[in-house]
Amino acid sequence: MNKIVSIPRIQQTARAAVPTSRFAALRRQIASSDLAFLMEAHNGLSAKIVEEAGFQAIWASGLTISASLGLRDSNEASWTQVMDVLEYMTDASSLPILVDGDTGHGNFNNVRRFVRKLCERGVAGVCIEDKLFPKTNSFIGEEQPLADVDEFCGRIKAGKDSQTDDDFTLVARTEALISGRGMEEALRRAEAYHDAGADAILIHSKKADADEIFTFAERWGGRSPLVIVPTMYYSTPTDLFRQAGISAVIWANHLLRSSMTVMRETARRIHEDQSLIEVEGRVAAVKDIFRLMGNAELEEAERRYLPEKPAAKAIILGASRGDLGEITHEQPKCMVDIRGSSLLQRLVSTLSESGARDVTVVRGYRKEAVTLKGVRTVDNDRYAETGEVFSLAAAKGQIEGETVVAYGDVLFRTYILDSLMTSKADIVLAVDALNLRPRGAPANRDLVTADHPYTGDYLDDLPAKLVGMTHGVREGGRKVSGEWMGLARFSAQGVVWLHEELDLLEEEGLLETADLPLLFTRLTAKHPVRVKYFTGHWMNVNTLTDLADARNFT
Ligand code: SPV
Ligand code: MG
Repeated sequence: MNKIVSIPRIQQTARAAVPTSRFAALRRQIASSDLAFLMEAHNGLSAKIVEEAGFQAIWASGLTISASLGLRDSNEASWTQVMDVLEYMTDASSLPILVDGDTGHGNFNNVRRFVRKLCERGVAGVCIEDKLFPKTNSFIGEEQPLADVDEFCGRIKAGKDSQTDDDFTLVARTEALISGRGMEEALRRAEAYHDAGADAILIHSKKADADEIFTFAERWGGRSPLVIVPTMYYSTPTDLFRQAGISAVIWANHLLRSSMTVMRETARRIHEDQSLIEVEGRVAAVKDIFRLMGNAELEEAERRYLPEKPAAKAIILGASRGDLGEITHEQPKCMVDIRGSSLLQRLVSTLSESGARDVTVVRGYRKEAVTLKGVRTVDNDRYAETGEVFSLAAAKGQIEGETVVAYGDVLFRTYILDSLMTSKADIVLAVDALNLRPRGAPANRDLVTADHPYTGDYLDDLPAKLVGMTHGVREGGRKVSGEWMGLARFSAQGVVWLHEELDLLEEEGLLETADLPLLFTRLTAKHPVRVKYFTGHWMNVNTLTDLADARNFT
């Protein structure tokens, strides 16, 4: 049977090639001879998921919006609360929404205001049902009372007279079959609603087969589009709906129901296991949330609207050979492979994530092996007989404005550098308060003494200041507050002080032999050097065991 649409306005819109609005898009779908599908959504997230799946329209279900708010489908949510949810949904998705308007939330007067507000908020259509306020879900009980036909027609007329967009769609839903009034009553009501100006009729059934839907459709004879909700007759092949000339199918509640199943399973698993191990990997990744919410667009907008912050510079000290046996024969330590990327590459990408994008690597041992796209290199050809400060001084020309200094053999989580980058201090060092590296060779540690130790106390936000730093074993009597992670940030002012200190060391003939602990100890005698405490989440690759750990670190 072909669908015959008898409302002129619908025919007109159906011919429009490109819908200009969501209102027109919904009208076109309901009027078109192709079977349309409206997928249930109940909030912004599910609206996005419906759109992502490829649907062209959303059913904002009364049952599932209520349930997602923890309420019954009995008008427990006020119409303005439903409106708030709809606003999130229209913001979250570009699809047209047909909202389940229940009974219209009162009499004709309530319908008028409801429809005006829906048009204002860009909700493309409403479906109202011929029941009484407060409504009860159609699948509860038998023989629910129905509205008087004339009174309900008044609601339909009032709704149509109040729409402020010509393409707004009002679907009139009859519950005559569900409440046991029979086919004749259903047809009588549908006819009256059609005459009152409804753009489409929703004929609802709770039978397990679609026989009464097909009988109704046949007798209706295409007088206006028909919409159905096959929740109970779900096993009916969709093609039969097509053949019966149905205009639109509403898949009414399946996103809420499927999320309940998965949420229950996840909650039960985590509760039983007291661990996330079985769950991680089976649930959407956190990154997936960012993607679906459009975080990329925000980053793009930030580039457009926020004042441009010059990229901080970074100096990576990668001159030393390191002693990892065979592995460091042909390349320095910073080039060893950690699961497909070099140590240097991982370090550069962590630096870049935190905004230190102008990177210079100081090369020395096997310098030809140190190459990385987008990274500048300077050389300390005397790496064998000089120390770290000499390497740093080799990059002097690149130390300008805000600068991060890092050893070339450290790995750390991004939040550690983020925290240094947002520090107000002019010189700030990342220090591991717990000194947790059990296998780290003590001789390779930079031991920090600060004016107060890490307490771990949530309320302790007193900034710690560097007192001194030594390289190697703990000196008797001196308190050690932690281990420097090989990561420091200098503000533009801090960089000025750094240059002054490098010049002084040179004048004093100490440039060749000085290490970074000496440099920081001298700096803190003249300027404030802040210690920022962390507990773990970094590592320094000194031994083959460290290398194995590093391969697990990322
Ligand atoms: C809804 O989704 O809220 C509906 C459809 O009204 S039904 O639950 O089938 O009544
Ligand atoms: Mg409903």
